[in-house]
Amino acid sequence: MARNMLVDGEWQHNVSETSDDGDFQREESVIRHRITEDGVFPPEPERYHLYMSRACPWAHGTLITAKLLGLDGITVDVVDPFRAENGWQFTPEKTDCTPDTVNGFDYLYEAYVHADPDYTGRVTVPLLWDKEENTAVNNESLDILRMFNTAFDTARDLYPEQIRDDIDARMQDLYDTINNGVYRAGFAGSQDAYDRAIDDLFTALNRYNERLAEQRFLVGNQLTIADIRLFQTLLRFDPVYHTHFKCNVKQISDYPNLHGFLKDVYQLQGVADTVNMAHIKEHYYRTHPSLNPKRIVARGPDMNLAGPHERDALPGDPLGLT
Ligand SMILES: N[C@@H](CCC(=O)N[C@@H](CS)C(=O)NCC(=O)O)C(=O)O
Repeated sequence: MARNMLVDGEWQHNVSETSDDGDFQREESVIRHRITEDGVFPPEPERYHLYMSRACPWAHGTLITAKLLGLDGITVDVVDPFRAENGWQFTPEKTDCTPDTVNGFDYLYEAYVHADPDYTGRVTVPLLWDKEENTAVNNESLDILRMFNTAFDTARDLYPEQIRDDIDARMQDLYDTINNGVYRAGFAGSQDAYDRAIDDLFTALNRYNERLAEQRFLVGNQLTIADIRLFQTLLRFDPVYHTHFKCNVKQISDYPNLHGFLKDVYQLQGVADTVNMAHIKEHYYRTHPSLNPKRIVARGPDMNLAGPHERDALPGDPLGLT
């Protein structure tokens, strides 16, 4: 199969992510280096850089986590939410977008090819970059989330060792059913594949709505990275996934506990500043012509994210353990 590659100055995206049964199959991230005390990438926060999109849920989760952990040394560049033929692009003239402040590249694929001239994988965000060696460290959001918590001295702990197995199990379930579930529905290549995705997605949303009736957060007695993963998808659900990905059995605003949870996490110190709903909508509605050929951006709904969440009385520490 032809891989992704640079042909005559154009980044060609040749990898199909649909199986013969029409199931959406996300390609595995391939840049998987670790930040470790005795390795090539030592734990100095000001050495690292996050290439991200405010639209992308996976990237958004890593940014929220960096903010909550107080990793202010990590610098951030934001790509254009509209992904065109050559993939993610730097368009500093657009609101809330930046240039590539590290390398001055116009496209994110240039960073991938700089790190590895033979790179043929997907050019995705988030991409964690080492400014000292000027190379790519990792492009898998789950690795980045975990490393932010474990590699650096942080203001709080969103991935405590004693409940790590539970957090990992929860994040795997969230990924299969909800985080990636919405994509499985949206990019399904057959009715059967869509139906399977929708069954899994709404069964899980019902289950998590019940779980969050008794506890403020998903695991243990505190905010963890599992909550950030749930938040990143719930935030995009009513404005985008419900319509654009045909996830329209219910909205998050129909689920009192999920909706309360969404508002609760949104209102945590520093989180609202990471949210750009215009970027989110522009990205999805305009980037996938196979789903929305006229690229018209749907307007609603008002999410009332700053409204009362009424979850303070439930057990669960929003600060995480220190
Ligand atoms: N497994 C990756 C997935 C990242 C991902 O798929 N990002 C999307 C944006 S939401 C992307 O950059 N897609 C570009 C492409 O597929 O060409 C992670 O969690 O970091």
